[in-house]
Amino acid sequence: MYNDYLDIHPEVAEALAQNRPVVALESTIISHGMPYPQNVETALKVSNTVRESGAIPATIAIIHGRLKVGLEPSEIELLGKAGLSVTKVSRRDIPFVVASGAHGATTVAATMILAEMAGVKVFATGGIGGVHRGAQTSFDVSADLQELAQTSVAVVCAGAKSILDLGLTLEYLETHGVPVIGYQTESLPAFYTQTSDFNVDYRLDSAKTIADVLKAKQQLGLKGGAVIANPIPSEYAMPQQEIDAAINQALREAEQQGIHGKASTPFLLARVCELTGGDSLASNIQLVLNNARLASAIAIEYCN
Ligand code: PSU
Ligand code: MN
Repeated sequence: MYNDYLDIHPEVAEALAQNRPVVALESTIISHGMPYPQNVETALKVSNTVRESGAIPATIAIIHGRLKVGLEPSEIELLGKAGLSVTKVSRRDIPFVVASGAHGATTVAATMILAEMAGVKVFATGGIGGVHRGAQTSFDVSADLQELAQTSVAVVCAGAKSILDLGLTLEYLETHGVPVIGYQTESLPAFYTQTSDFNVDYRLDSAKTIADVLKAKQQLGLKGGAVIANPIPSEYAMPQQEIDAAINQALREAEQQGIHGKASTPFLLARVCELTGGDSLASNIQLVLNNARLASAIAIEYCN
């Protein structure tokens, strides 16, 4: 039924039909996660990195109301230029953007939904949404976490930004049966830094062992995703104090300005980026490329 709404890029469809590796990529990171033109440059570079690593990239978005799995460079440019004026699409938003024939940039949650519809098992991004600090009173828990609980796509990320409450995010994932795997690390990476005060559930040291776990999970009928946390390469990590100061200031400003709901994460991302100058953006770009390489290696092992 959803096939009536879904356009799988011919290159992606061919790879899937031949059991060749495909890596899904999200589009909110393009429109709402980075400034133009670095967002477009990065998205194109990430696609090329997936190719160089031996897999086929499938950037996911909604274009003119069509669910797209695999974008043309011109469509990536369109989303990147439009930036915040494109609708940020999570699970609840999909039918509205489809019915109105508009464009939409998919979050981790919505990207997982479309990836699963197309049959793509592995997805690379920067950071996932999570339980926000102060969620005890704001109830701000990203729909990404609920999606990980029910949709069977593995998400390779650099952990979660400490704009979030990392401890509560792990508790939520545990409750919903979502495994958090550390790639060559015991510590949960905190996006800009390699480690945090929290540990992952399982450390695995190769793409093959990760693919073996994903296959076992799938074959046992254990629905839902997995988080594969891949630390930022040390040469690109940020000094802890600098990044903490920027995050704390951004959180204060968000509270003062009454920012909430779906505007919260884009506001915090943009402020942290401004407050740290180019430093955090450079780190952000490098960690996404690093995740694209690991996701490709996992997708390749998964197909073997
Ligand atoms: N974290 C990042 N960069 C991002 C996002 C999160 O470091 O670009 C984006 C992703 O698309 C993620 C979304 O799915 O923000 C989460 O938004 P929210 O907290 O409103 O669920
Ligand atoms: Mn939220």
